[in-house]
Amino acid sequence: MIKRQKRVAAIHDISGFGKCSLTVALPIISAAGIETAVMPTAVLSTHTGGFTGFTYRDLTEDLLPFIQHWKSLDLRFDAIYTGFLGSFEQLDIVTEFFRTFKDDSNLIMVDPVMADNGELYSIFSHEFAMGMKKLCEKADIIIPNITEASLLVEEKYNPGPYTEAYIEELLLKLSQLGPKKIVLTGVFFHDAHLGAATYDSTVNEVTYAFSERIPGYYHGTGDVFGSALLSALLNDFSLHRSAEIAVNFTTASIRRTAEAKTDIRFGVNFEQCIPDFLKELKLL
Ligand code: PXL
Repeated sequence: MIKRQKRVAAIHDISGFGKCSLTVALPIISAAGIETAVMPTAVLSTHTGGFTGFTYRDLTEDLLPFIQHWKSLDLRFDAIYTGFLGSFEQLDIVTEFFRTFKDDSNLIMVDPVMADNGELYSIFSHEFAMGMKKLCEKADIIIPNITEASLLVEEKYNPGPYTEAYIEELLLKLSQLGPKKIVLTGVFFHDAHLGAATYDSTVNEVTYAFSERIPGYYHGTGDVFGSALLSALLNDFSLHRSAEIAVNFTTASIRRTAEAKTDIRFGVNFEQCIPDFLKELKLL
């Protein structure tokens, strides 16, 4: 029997150059065989990580009309995937999106994009972080890095290395915000490895997926990871296996980029890792 094609609504900005947000989510999720509808929250010439002089066209005014039009078409989404949001108002509008399109069987995945390496991104305030926390409360699954997780549970950032006890307590506190499933990125117990921890509160299970650590901070890797994770989940892989697939794809993309000595602001070469990613998804 032919399986019904799944459909995602991806709600992120579109940064023209630099490979993050929609320029990553759209190709990756589509390559995994999933229809990807996009609601762009802003259009920038580049992302904000390390570039100056970028353009920023805020699309807040378009978002409620987007929701209304999609609602009038009676659209249904198997998952709603949100990332970088530019303002408080957009947090409220995304909440309205959830209210409109959440149903009994779909998945709301929130990536609370706002911080890394112990610091909020320059354009965000502490109040924004608290607004993001409220959005996370409405998600089925959230995928913060450790800095974002610390902000969400209102604790001091710990730069690591971590212990299992520390990670597991953080996962538990995050799930107590509301989401049943958590995938925490940037986890490491030793300097040579880096990966993700997963927690499924419905079965009280914690798992880990690690890979070798490649030095350097490469931009957009959180979006590559999130897009790959969602692609695997919607292709019916378990939470643990989906995290493994996402870690492998992200690490392979970083490795290729490091070998090419590309400017770290320019994003990672995920495109040429797509065939191996599809093999892991058993689509090739
Ligand atoms: O990758 C996250 C992201 C998305 N969109 C924009 C960003 C960032 C991170 O800096 O600047 C515009």
